[in-house]
Amino acid sequence: MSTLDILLIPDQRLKQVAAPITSVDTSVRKLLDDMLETMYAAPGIGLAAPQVGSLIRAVTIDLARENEPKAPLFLINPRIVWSSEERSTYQEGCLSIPDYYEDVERPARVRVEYQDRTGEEQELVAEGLLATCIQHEIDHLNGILFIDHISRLKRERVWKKFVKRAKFEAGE
Ligand code: GNR
Ligand code: NI
Repeated sequence: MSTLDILLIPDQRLKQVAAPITSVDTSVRKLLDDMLETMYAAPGIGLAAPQVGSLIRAVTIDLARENEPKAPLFLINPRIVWSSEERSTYQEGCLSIPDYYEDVERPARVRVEYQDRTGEEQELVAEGLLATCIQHEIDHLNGILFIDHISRLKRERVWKKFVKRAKFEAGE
């Protein structure tokens, strides 16, 4: 296993729509393992393949706390087939937008169909932070970031800050 570099905004790969995975083969499982290691090292509770530069529909999630046994969840081609009318608000962050946090309102519960790391069709119903995390990760697969759900003023402010930082780091 190896850790991968996490892309930061304004990297345009984070704005692309990721392609469906047609076959859950060894290369996909290797990517999932590397994503999991990268997510644990960051640390984060979720990671989508586009965040490590792979524009395919793969996600890793683990909400277990540090003192709990690891509980990795691998979602291939996840799709939300139902979401509740009820909403809930969490303060979200993103490994691609370090040190920025903002409240986001989303459906409180979702039903998700996906393939697991063996390619088997599965479904789950999520609520609480898991429901929010799954929606945050599926957004990544569609080129959508959590800042796309906040006010334009706040979004443009954080985007510009990262554009400036990227230019500085490029030596401009
Ligand atoms: O580590 C993460 N924490 C988090 C907190 C609230 C809502 C969503 C998340 S996901 C984020 C990791 C990440 O950027 N996943 O794409
Ligand atoms: Ni994110």
